Amino acid sequence: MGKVLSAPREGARNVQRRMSNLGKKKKTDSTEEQNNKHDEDDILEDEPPPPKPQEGPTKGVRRRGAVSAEAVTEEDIANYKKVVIPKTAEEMSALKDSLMKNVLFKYMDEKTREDIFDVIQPKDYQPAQDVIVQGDEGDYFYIIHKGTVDVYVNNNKVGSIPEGGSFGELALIYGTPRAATIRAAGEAPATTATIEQGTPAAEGEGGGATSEQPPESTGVVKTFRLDRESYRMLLMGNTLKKRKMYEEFLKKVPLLESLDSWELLTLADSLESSHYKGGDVIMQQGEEGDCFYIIVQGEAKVYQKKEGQSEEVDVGTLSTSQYFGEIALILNKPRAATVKASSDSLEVVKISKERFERVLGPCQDILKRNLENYNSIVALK
Ligand code: 1OR
Repeated sequence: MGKVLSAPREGARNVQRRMSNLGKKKKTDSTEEQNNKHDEDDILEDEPPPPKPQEGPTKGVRRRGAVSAEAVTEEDIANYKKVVIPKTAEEMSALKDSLMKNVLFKYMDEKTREDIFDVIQPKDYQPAQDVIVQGDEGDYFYIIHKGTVDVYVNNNKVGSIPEGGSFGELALIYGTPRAATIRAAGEAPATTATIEQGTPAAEGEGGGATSEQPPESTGVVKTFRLDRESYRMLLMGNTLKKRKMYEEFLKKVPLLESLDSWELLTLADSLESSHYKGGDVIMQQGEEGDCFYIIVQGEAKVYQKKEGQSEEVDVGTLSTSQYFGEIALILNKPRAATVKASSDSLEVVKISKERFERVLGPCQDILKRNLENYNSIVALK
């Protein structure tokens, strides 16, 4: 029913257990907001490994140390030539609309963002058309502007990536063969062809795509794609840095246990870091909810003013690796409680409402199950 708090009693009771489970998360001393510079040396020394490629769905399997990110060398930088892809005003507006909402671009410096806008290429796929084929060499990184793609490993469907999602980074980062086949969702139309938009990059236009113009259909998957060199030069640094920062922490968050290793990495891509001082209000009961939070370090207290009462009551404490804020998002209700930082400093990572379902889709069952446990501590109206 009604309003719920996002701090389960079960969670509060299990603080100790969870704490002992908890990660020796490396202290991160900079917020994403401040830290957007490429720092390749630092990143590539200890970058997160890619998920194990070319096997069935192997939850949580890692290939630690087996494959390293291919460093961007000075020669790469010297040889990099920005190939500007001309775009119509309509394409440019769709591009800005789509990318500005994407957290990959949110804290990027203006110059890098403009460079990406210049080189990124709109490309559409018909339903059931392959975007990436498992085993191929990596050529592009993709961001989905419209539609959904399905993920196949060894011809078995293992997942889907919806609008706003991105894929195709692993082969570009690690120089490994494509780990999965990515196919536009839906049934194949009578004739399948690729729509080319803009002028293709001078080189590297692989895959035998045709330039026929099939009729526009609602099932068309619209992507923006970035060639390998541009991805490595403009986007890879930030991605690796963030993955490195959060991977170990996320692996130890009980809620996220059901996520595959690749899903954890993309979750890391979507996180935004925030810091609070003791007493700061993170969310206020009655307000609209726009984010989901996981505590990285520190403690937060949850207060609720129940109906008919004038004073708010302390209903629980949350600490490292616990989460809050999901209920307003799941039930589309105002915040059911106020959450305040209760330690001297509190570090959280947050995920916006728009990204919450996409990156935490596989955890929705657990979130909903836990939500039922809240009855004990919070008045669910
Ligand atoms: P890529 O360059 O290897 C295929 O090309 C892309 O599919 C890959 O980068 C990822 O961006 C994306 N395991 C590995 N890659 C995945 C997975 C995935 N899902 C999407 N990609 N798994 C599925 C998780 C739902 C794990 C399967 C074992």
